[in-house]
Amino acid sequence: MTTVSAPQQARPRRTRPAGLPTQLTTVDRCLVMGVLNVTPDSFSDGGAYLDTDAAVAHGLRLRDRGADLVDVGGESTRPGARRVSAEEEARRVLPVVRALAEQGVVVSIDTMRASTASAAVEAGAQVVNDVSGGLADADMAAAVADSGRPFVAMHWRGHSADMASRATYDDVVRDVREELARRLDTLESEGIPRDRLVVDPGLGFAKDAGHNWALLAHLDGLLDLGRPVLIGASRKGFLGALLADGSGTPRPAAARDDASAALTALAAARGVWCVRVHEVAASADAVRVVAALESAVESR
Ligand code: PMM
Repeated sequence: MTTVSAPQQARPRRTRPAGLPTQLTTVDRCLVMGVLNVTPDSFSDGGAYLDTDAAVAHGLRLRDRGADLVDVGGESTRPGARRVSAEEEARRVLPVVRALAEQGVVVSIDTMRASTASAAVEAGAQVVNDVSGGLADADMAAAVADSGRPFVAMHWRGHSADMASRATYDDVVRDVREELARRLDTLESEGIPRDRLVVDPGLGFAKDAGHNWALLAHLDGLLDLGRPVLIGASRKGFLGALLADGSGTPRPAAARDDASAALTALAAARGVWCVRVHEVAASADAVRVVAALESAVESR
């Protein structure tokens, strides 16, 4: 007798923000955002792409390996990091944004500063990604509102220098959801249309490993906000701790890419809009595997 089992993967609800360039509006799967840190001190690739030519070459490599967009940042947000000046941040990122945009790469700008966001959009950036969700700079919402670009609002409780002390929650899933919901309301009231907003739980930002796993285990709580979700888990410390060796030494950042790709597949299958990763090739494959499974379920 043949038994018919329930499908493994029903197609999740997947929304995308308004304001994207057309080449990304036709893609019906989770997007892959490649990380390009033009910094001396980011936790996994700090110093590798501080030179403009090296950064541009890496951005093109990320695109060629399957990144749908490349996220250019000029200020490290690693735990304990000190801020850089606005001038230094702009000096690092703007030539890279301009060169990549000129070569047809979809660029997002990873910044907490309105001035950098506006200058980057002027230079060709198509998405603004702010790890502070607009909290670090009172002018950010107005700058993004004028730009017409999508805005990624990450959950954030304060600058990296002391964020570990803010990792206290009654219920991390409920608290992050509520804080992001309030952020969405405020950003909308400050002029960014809600349909251009993306939410991100901010893994590792004022969160310990348990908090990160809880948020990943309960993505529904974020998807219920009705906005596209972006996840940045790649190479983060909680994966290093998970994969520690027998003596408890964390797995080094660059050796966490397989685990990062595993999370890409799981997040994509839950309906996440975009994953932010350092090594894009495996994630680019993973999102296609998930999309193929989803359409096989639908066509039955
Ligand atoms: N993480 C980092 C930097 N930018 N942006 C978003 N939206 N989400 C993240 O989780 C995020 C981010 C830190 O990682 P990196 O130092 O490797 O760039």
